[in-house]
Amino acid sequence: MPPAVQTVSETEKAFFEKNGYLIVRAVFTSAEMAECKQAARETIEQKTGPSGVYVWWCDEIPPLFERISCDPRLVAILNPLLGPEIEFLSAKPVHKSAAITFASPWHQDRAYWGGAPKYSIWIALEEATEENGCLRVIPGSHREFLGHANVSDHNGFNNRVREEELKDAHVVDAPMHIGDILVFHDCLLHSSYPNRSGQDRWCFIPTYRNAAVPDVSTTWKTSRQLT
Ligand SMILES: O=C(O)CCC(=O)C(=O)O
Repeated sequence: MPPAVQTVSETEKAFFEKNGYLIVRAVFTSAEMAECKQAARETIEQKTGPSGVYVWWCDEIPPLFERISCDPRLVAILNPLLGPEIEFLSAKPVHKSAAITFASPWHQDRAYWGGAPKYSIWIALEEATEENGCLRVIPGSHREFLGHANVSDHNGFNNRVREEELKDAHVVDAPMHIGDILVFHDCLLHSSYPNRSGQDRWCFIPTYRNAAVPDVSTTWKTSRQLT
């Protein structure tokens, strides 16, 4: 039996608005996540190199990942946080292999796509720990978009905020259990720990926007209205 649809309380909504992210526990089962991880592994092996990231637009995403991205359990969490009109845009599996022994650089996803706010959900396909490279976030950073340097040194994402700008920042680690999710605003500063576990770490990240908010971003040619 899949877990029941969870709703977001007023307190959780206020937390999201203040901090730019919200963790919701046990949204998916281990069996669902294992199926997704196996399919993600097959995709990454075929389609991408060491970056470990492959993006599907909403009109080409394979059925299993479409089901997860549009799952009523996610929609029930997104609606109170984003608004009544939710559009699904794209999604990506992220493979942080055992060879990725460097931290993901600090960044805001908006650096990639601009425009109106987008919201992504980091879905733990397995346990994410400090040792295997769990996410790290800076609460409240979603209120300001910072300049990003473009660096291509093959140590993670190219768009980065300079470390000096963040030296006084309050960083929160986000260890997650399999099936937990972390919803985050596209200006939330985030990074992830190096993978020191000797084993791979997998997650899946769909992205959405509030369809009622005009968006000048040209990144997406298609979108799918969910509610
Ligand atoms: O999963 C990770 O290690 C980082 C993912 C990330 O930062 C992103 O996709 O923007």
